[in-house]
Amino acid sequence: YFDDAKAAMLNAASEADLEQARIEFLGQKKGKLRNLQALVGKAPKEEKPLVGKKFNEVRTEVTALLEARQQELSTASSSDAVSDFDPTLPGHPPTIGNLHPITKTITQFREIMGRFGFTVVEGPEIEDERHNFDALNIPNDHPARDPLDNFYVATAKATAGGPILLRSQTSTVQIRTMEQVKPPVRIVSLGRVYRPDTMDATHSCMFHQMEGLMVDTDVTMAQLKTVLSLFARSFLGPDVEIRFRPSFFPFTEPSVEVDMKWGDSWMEIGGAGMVDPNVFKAVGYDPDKVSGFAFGLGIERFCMKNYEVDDIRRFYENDVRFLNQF
Ligand code: FA5
Repeated sequence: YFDDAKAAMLNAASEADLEQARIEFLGQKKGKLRNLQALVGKAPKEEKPLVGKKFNEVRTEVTALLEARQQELSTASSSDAVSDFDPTLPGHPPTIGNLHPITKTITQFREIMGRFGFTVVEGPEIEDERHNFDALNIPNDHPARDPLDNFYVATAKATAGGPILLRSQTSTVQIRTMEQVKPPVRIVSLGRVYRPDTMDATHSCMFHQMEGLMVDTDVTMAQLKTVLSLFARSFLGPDVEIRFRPSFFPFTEPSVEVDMKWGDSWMEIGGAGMVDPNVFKAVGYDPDKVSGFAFGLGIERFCMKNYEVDDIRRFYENDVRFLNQF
C-alpha cells in the first residue's frame, strides 16, 4: 500500500486526480491506510507500540507527499491564469517630451557653422545702448532707437553704457566679441531678441537670430555670399533659392538683405554686409588693417521653411499637439 500511495501522490496530474488519490488512501472511512490502521489494532500486544509507530510514520510521509503535490499543482494552475497576459499587446509607454523646434534648429545651425569654422559665443539679453546702438554706428536720432520700437527696462539704472534695454538684435555680440579679442575673428552667436513688433504670421515680439562675424585681413563680400549660400543649402537642401538685395544698415557698408524663395514670393530671412569702418573704430580695430563681414539671420523663418510651418505664432502658443510633431 505504501508504495502505491506514494506513487499515486507523486503522479497525480491534476488537482482532481490528487483528490481521488487522497480519498483512495487517506479517506476517513474507506481509505486504504485506514484498513491498515485496523490491522495495527490486531497486532500482538508486545508488538503494538512498534507497529503503531511505523504506521504513523507511513501516514505522515504520505500526507506530506499529498501536501507537497497539492502545492505544486496549485502553483501550476495559478500560472495558467497568468497566461491570459499577452506580452505581444502594445504597452503604455510613458509620455516623453521633445525638444522645441526652435531649439532643434539652433542646434543644427551651430553644427553647420561649426563645420565652417565659426566658434559659438554668447551674449546677454539685457543690454546697454552702447552695445545695442552706439558702437554699431546707430546715431542718437536713428528711428531704430525710438523707445516705442524697443523694450527699455524703465526701472533699471543706466550704466556707463547708457540706458538698459532688451537687445533688439544679436549684433550686440559682434561688439562684445571684438571688445575682447584681437582679429582674426570668426564667430556666430544665437539667441533671443525682443522688439515690440505687431504679431503676425512672420513677426513675433520675441524671436531668435543668428549673428555671424568674420574679421581678417582680406575678407570679401564674395566670401559673405558664399558662406550664406552654403549655409542655406546645408540646412534646407540644395534646391533652396536665396537672393541678395542692396539695403542699408548703419553698421555695414555695403549692406544687403537676404531673401528666400517662399512659394511664389520671397521671404526676408536676414541682413548682412561688410563691417562699417566706424564699428571697427568703436572697438579699437584699425579699419585700414582689417576687413570683415557680418550677418544676422532670423532663426524662426528658417525653421518655418524647414518644417513647413506657415505661422510663427505656433512656436510660442505652447500647444503640445503642435509641439509633439517635431
Ligand atoms: C537686423 O536685426 C540686423 N542686426 C541684421 C544684420 C546683422 C545686418 C549684421 C547686417 C550685419 P533686421 O531687423 O532686418 O536686421 O532683422 C534680421 C532678420 O530677423 C529679418 O530678416 C527677419 O528674418 C528676422 N526678424 C526681424 N524681425 C522679426 C520679428 N518680429 N519676428 C521674427 N523674425 C524677425
